[in-house]
Amino acid sequence: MNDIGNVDYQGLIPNNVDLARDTRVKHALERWHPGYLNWWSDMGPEGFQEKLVYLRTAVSVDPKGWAKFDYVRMPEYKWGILLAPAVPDRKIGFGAHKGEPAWQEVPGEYRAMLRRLIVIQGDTEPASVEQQRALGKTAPSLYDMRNLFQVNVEEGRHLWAMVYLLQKYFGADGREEAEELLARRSGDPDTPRMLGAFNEKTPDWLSFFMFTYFTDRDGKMQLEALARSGFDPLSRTCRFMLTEEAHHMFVGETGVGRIVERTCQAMQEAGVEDPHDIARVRKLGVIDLPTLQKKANLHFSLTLDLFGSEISTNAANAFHAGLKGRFREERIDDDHVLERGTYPVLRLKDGNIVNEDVPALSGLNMRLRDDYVTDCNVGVARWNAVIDKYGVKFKIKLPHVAFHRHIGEFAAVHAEADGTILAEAEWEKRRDEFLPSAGDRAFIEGLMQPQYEPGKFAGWIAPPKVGIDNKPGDFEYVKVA
Ligand code: BYC
Repeated sequence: MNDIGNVDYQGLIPNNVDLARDTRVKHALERWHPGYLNWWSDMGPEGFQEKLVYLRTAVSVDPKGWAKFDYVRMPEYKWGILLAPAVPDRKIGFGAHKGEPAWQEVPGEYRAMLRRLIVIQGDTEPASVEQQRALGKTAPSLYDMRNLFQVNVEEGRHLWAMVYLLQKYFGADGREEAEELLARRSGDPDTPRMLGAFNEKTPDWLSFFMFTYFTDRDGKMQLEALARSGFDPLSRTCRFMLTEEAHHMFVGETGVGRIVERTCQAMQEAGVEDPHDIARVRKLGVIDLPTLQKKANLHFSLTLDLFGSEISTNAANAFHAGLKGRFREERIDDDHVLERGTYPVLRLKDGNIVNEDVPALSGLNMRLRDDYVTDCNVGVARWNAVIDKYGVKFKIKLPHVAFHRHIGEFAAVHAEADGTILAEAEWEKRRDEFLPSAGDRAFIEGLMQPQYEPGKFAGWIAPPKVGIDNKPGDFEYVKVA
């Protein structure tokens, strides 16, 4: 059994990897399963575990009909292991092994590097669920609550996807890593998650939408790069994960867009023209655009850190080995080996930000980050189109890549949103101009009152244009009663 449509949906773990006949891995996963359910019950969405939620479940890997919608209690969600269809005779597309058949087993010499990539990817998935676990209690509508839970169960499935690879291909140390993925906790000082952005809080729904817009988009870029992997099981796993990931970014983009819309609408109704008149805008019970900009600054800059350093030997090695490619590798017109050639990278030299050509292999993190920034700007333009529609004089803008960084060259300096480098004291004095202040956070948190009536929305966010699965506006996406 393999591939399209042939998902074994009867057993405990739905899959299209013929788990029924792979008894070693099946048993390993069955041993891991109770720990996963314990983790979900301890760290998954707080307070709604017994409620029926209208969720989509992956039931096939056919792009035309891979999901089915139904009411499910989250702990009973079918977290399955699904790989995109194998590409017959697939060849490695880049690096030193370019043109060789893709690996179906782990190449011994790259075992440690590959395991590290899989563990880092795996670690982000449960981390995001932990970060978002309290949000159900302040959901602005049942529609939004359902989208939150959808994102959460799918991040849970993405953890399964990585754990499958660890259990199947990495023996005893894979099993150990799988256990540790359940033991680390987002934000815990003793056992934190591996990457910085996944230890931050997601305290309110604007943060949730910014996170799904910006940070899930890093997920997209990293999965796109790993989908090119010469290790075929990783490639196929990531290709299917990307199908689900698209909805997460949709939730983020439309979530922020709906907040922007509601703010502009409320300003128009009240005759408020100046978007910087924060006190008047806030009195309308909506989020002012300058604060929204600060939240975007925060989440964008935290996410840029996930691309690693400007100059990276790890990234060069992973590409050279054929383990991690570039965004849309096959569409790039070069030799896909990159032993010659350069890539322009922004660097810090003598306290100034300068553009420098570096060897293409060393600059791969920046190439992926540049592709990411281009992708981010598409949604930002859509938000600005909403603002324009209402004639409000304001433009949301992504901050400079040197702004508020903790990883790489710019971690050593403080830059304002336009990239101007500030002395430490000046930065401390002006920080609240660029990032949400305690007052901004308190204002937003004060707005976060739950709205659980079907078809109703909190006053600070506009309704969506269409329902999930084409359901009508008053559909009861979560049976909270
Ligand atoms: N935090 O050579 P460098 C997602 C470390 S999101 C902490 O520049 P490299 C999702 C680095 O480990 C996508 N440490 O780094 C979204 C290295 O340490 P060692 C997640 C960091 O390896 C929303 C040293 O600094 N997937 O799926 O080129 C919801 C030198 O670094 C950080 C992946 O990221 C950091 N931010 O790049 C749910 C894919 N950055 O080895 C899910 C896999 C760097 O010297 N990961 N360091 O001890 C990778 O490709 C890369 O490892 C990284 C870093 C992009 C993370």
